[in-house]
Amino acid sequence: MTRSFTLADLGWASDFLRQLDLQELAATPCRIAAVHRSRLEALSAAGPLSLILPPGLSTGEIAVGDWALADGARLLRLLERRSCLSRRAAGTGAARQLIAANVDTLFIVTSCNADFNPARLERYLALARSAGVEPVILLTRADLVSDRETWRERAEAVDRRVAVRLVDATAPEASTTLADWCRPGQTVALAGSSGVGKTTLANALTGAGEATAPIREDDAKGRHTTTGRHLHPIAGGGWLIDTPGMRELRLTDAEGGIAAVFDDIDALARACRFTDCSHRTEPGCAVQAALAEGRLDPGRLARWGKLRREDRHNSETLAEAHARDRAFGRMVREVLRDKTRRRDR
Ligand SMILES: Nc1nc2c(ncn2[C@@H]2O[C@H](COP(=O)(O)OP(=O)(O)O)[C@@H](O)[C@H]2O)c(=O)[nH]1
Ligand SMILES: [Mg+2]
Repeated sequence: MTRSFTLADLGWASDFLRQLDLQELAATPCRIAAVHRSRLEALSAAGPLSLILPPGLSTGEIAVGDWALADGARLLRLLERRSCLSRRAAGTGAARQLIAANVDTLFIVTSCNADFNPARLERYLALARSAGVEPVILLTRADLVSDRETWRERAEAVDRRVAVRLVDATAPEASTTLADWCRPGQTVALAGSSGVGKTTLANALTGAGEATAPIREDDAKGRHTTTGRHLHPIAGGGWLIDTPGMRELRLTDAEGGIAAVFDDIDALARACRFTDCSHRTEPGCAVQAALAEGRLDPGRLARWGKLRREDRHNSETLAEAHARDRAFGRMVREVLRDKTRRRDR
């Protein structure tokens, strides 16, 4: 069964149209639905497309949710993203791994139980803010507690600007609770600890089973590779991108996101006498003053400091790794130059 979608259903917007030059108006705009090793699946207004990559572009540079221009089966170019969820690749590698592009809403999922943790919520909020995605906090297992309003208040206290919803993820009405963010053309993703109900919610949105079905592809060696990430249509409109690997996220280059979540502390920090104030012992420190006057919660200050240190640590290591890459590149060039010289002698 192939459903057809209009460009607007797929999430096409003026932001993307504006990026096209005159010749490109003849190309086919399409949304990347799955990224395989050497091939892409995309959706266009004319139906699904299987795309091949142009030379110079690797699949690692393309994310599910990306908008691209195609000419037949040939991908011409990617369009600039409105938002991009990424993480530092596992292991010691410095590369950023793309998770999903053009996501409008990140549902940050936790439960009305011991999983609830303000520090973890703030970390996900910073991640969403730095990716350019609107966060929404979902509290599952609301069916198992009697003091729902207390849980709602605890979640709202983490960030008053963020919408909070309580749900029973296992109930048929769960998708109704999320409907505001799942209109035609809108794209959502789920993040949160294991066991909080992400798969249950994904199934509620897309129709049971679909969101967990792995996509199999024969690669050139005849082996099967399973690529998890996919753009799934939501029953009432909109799209869900499944985002495995969003649990062990480390913050990198999220300084802006952290500042947005902790904008109260950020404003204080900017009022300090010294621009490089460490907010510990310096005279004229607005952060310490707020703390002393009881205007700032010491726990919140500690969590801000911890996230900033983590972000800096990860970002610095990334910069060091880049320097290492450059040094390696120089070494390779020198060896090649030596070889050429010897050959030419
Ligand atoms: N009663 C109740 N059970 C839930 C709720 N959300 C998730 N569960 C159950 O928790 C378990 C883990 O859910 P799952 O969706 O696999 O979590 P995930 O690891 O985040 O994908 C499953 O047995 C769900 O049925 C909820 O809101 N209420
Ligand atoms: Mg799951």
